[in-house]
Amino acid sequence: MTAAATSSDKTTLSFSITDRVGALDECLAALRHHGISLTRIESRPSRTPDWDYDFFVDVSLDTKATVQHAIDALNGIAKHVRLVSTRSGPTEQTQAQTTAAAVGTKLGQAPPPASYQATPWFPRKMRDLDTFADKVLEMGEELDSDHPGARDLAYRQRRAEITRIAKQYRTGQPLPHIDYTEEEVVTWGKVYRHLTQLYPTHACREYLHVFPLLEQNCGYSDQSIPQIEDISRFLHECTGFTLRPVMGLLSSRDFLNALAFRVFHSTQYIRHSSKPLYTPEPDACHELLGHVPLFANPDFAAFSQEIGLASLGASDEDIAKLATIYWFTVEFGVCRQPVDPTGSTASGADANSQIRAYGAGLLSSFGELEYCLSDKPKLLPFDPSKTCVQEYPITQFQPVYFVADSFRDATEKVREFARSLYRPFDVRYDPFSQTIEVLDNK
Ligand code: HBI
Ligand code: NLE
Ligand code: FE
Repeated sequence: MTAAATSSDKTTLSFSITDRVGALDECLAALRHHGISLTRIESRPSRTPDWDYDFFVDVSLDTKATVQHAIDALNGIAKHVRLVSTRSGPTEQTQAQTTAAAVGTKLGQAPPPASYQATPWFPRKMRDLDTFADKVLEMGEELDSDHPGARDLAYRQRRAEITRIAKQYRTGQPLPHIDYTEEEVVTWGKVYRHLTQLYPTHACREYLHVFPLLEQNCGYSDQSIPQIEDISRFLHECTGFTLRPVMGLLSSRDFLNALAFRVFHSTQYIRHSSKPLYTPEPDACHELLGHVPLFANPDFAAFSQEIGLASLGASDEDIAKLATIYWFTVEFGVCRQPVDPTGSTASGADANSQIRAYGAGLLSSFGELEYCLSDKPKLLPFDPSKTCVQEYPITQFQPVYFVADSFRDATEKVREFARSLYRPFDVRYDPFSQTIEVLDNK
C-alpha cells in the first residue's frame, strides 16, 4: 500500500503494530494531535511470529513539530518506533541522530557499526548463483594431504569426474544423474544402516517424521544412493527448497546467500570407503542423510531461508557470526525434547526431557551422532549472542555443542538474532520471479 505525495521535507519514521481493529488509526491520530502531516505511508507484514505490520511514514515537519514530537506521539501506542532518516537542518539532524541511537539501543538494534562500509555484492536472481560454480574453497578438485582419499588415485579420479560435472551445471538445466559404482554404494549402505539404527534414539522428532517419506518418495535405502534430481523435486513440493550440485565447500557468504533462494548446494561424491563413520567435509551422505530431511519441514525451511536473507549484503563480521550460528544449529545443533514414553532415551536426559540431534553433521556421521549424546562433550545452552563467537574445529568431533530448549526455540532465537544485525536496507524473496527485492531504508 503506498499513498505518496511530494514533499521537499524528508523525514521517515518506522513503527510496528499488532493487527487489531483501529491500531493504525490510533497512531495516525496521535500524529494529527501534534499537527504532524504525513506525506507517504507504506505498510508491510513484519517478519515476527505475531500478526505484526511495519509502517514506514514520511512526515512533514514544517510546523513547530520536531522529530522528537513525532516519536513521542507514537511511543506507547506503536511498537519499535524508529527514525529511519531525516534531511532537515543541521541542528535537528544532530538531535535526530541522538534520538535514533537512543531508540535503537532501547529496541536492541545495533547502530551502524564502523565495520559496515560498502554493501558487498549479493545475488539478486537465481541465475546469479551460477557465479559460485567455480568458487570452491578447498577439497573440491584437489584433496588435502591428510584426507583419507589423498593417496588413492582411483578415488581422486572419481572425485574429479563428479566435481567436473558440478562445475559445468547452470541454473535451469536438469540436475546431474550420477551412476554410482559398486564400491560407492557399499560405503553408502554401511553409513545408512548404522545411522538408521541410531536415529530412533538420537534424532529429533522432526527428522524422524520426514525420514520414512524419503524412503517412500525418493528411493532412500541402503541398496542405492538416491539421485539429487528426485530429492530436489520432492523438497520443492514440500517447501520450495531445491538442490543444486556443487564441487565442494563454498565460502560462508556464497553458501548462505543461496539459502535466501531456498537453494541448497549439494555435493554428489561419496566419502572414502576407509572412513565411513566420519569425514570432515560434506559428501552425499552428509547432504542427503544429514541435511535433506529437515528441508522438507516447513518451519525449518523458513528458518534456513531467513539465515540466507540475513546474509545478503551483510558485513564480513556479520557473515562470520551467521556462519558460526549456522554451524552450531543447522550443522551441529542438539535440542531438548519431551521424553517419548514408548522410546528409550540416550544419555543427557532427565526425567522429563531428552536431548536429540538435529544438526546435519551429526545426523550424517554415526561416529559423532553417538558421541554427541554421550557424556564426553560439553553442552552449553544455545544463546545466539554467545554462540556466535564460539570457536570450533572442522576436522574432528566437536568439543562443545549448544542445546536449544526445543527445535522451535532455536529457530526463533536465530530469527531474533538475524534481525538485530545492521544493514542499511531490507530484503524480500519473490518466489514467482525467483528474485530478491531490495527494500531501501533510504
Ligand atoms: N559449502 N558446499 C558447502 N556445503 C556446506 O554445507 C557448507 C559450505 N560452505 C560453508 C558452510 N557449509 C557452513 O559451515 C558455514 O560456513 C555457512
Ligand atoms: N562429519 C560429517 C560426516 O561425517 O558426515 C560431515 C560434516 C560436514 C560439515
Ligand atoms: Fe552441511
